[in-house]
Amino acid sequence: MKKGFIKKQISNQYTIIDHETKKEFIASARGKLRYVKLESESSFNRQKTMKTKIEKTITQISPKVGDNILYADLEGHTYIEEVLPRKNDLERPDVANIDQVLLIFSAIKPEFSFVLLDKFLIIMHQQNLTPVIVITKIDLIEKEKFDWLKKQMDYYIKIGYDVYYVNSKERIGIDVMNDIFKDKITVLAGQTGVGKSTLLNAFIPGLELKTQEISDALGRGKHTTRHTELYEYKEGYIVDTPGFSKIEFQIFDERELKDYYADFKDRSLGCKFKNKCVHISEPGCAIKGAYENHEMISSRYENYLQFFDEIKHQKEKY
Ligand SMILES: Nc1nc2c(ncn2[C@@H]2O[C@H](COP(=O)(O)OP(=O)(O)OP(=O)(O)O)[C@@H](O)[C@H]2O)c(=O)[nH]1
Ligand SMILES: [Mg+2]
Repeated sequence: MKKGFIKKQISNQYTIIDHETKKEFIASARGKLRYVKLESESSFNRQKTMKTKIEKTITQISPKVGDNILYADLEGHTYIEEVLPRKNDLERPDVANIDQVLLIFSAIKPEFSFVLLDKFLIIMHQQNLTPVIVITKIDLIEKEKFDWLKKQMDYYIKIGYDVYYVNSKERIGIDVMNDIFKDKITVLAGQTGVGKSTLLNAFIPGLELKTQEISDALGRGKHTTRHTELYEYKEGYIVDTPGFSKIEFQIFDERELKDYYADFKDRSLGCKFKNKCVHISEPGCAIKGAYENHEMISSRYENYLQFFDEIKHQKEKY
């Protein structure tokens, strides 16, 4: 069998690239692939934390974009015979083996959301994915508002994230990003209408992906991009994805939430109860102290409290 890589999927029709020749083929998945016996430690099971051990040994698996696969030719057709183990596996967007995620937010239209940013960062940490923050439509925001936003974002830069500001329509802020794509699978993620496809069009002139009409650019949940596809760029791939209107945590214990905050880790050494502290109402909490002393932007801690409650209530529903 030959080795390949899945570049595009439309239902059971896959575009694969041969590992050696780099030639493209159309392939379909074999029926038997739909159920594969797995070791309970397999990377396929990473998100199935709520399932029992028995369920874990037989898991339904379909090949998806980003998969490395083994394929064979039979009577003029190409069939995917086996999916090789995944490094990671996202459901939304439905892509495997991702190296980094560009979290796309518009400065305005739709309005920038710190709740969404913090939520995304938590999910990235939980999935062991490297996030890069990109803020689009900087040409549409008033100067004062932009200055305030940049000041807030300086906190995220300070705690270790890369932040880029772009005007994709006029290709401003685009070229400085070129170096981050080499040899990587990069996913563009963000709400519908934030400008993911427009950004990709700015990176790859001539691609001419469909984007929303100006009059529809208010983020009312109308999806322009409808399927997931990889585009070759800088010896790597960029994945455009349909936007979403809602994202959910895969966290089942609210006490775990703090582990996904890069800026809480070192600070919590100063908590009276060290790593037992969940930074809610414990006395001598260094995180709460930092919030009260404005050492962190207030939305950061306030969103944490909100998420903590959200997960707790979600748990009570089970
Ligand atoms: N002025 C300005 N407009 C932008 C910029 N980026 C995107 N837009 C506009 O915002 C609208 C939405 O852009 P899209 O690229 O379609 O957004 P998307 O994130 O791909 O949306 P979905 O595919 O639905 O998820 C379009 O009308 C774009 O022209 C920007 O930097 N500046
Ligand atoms: Mg799009």
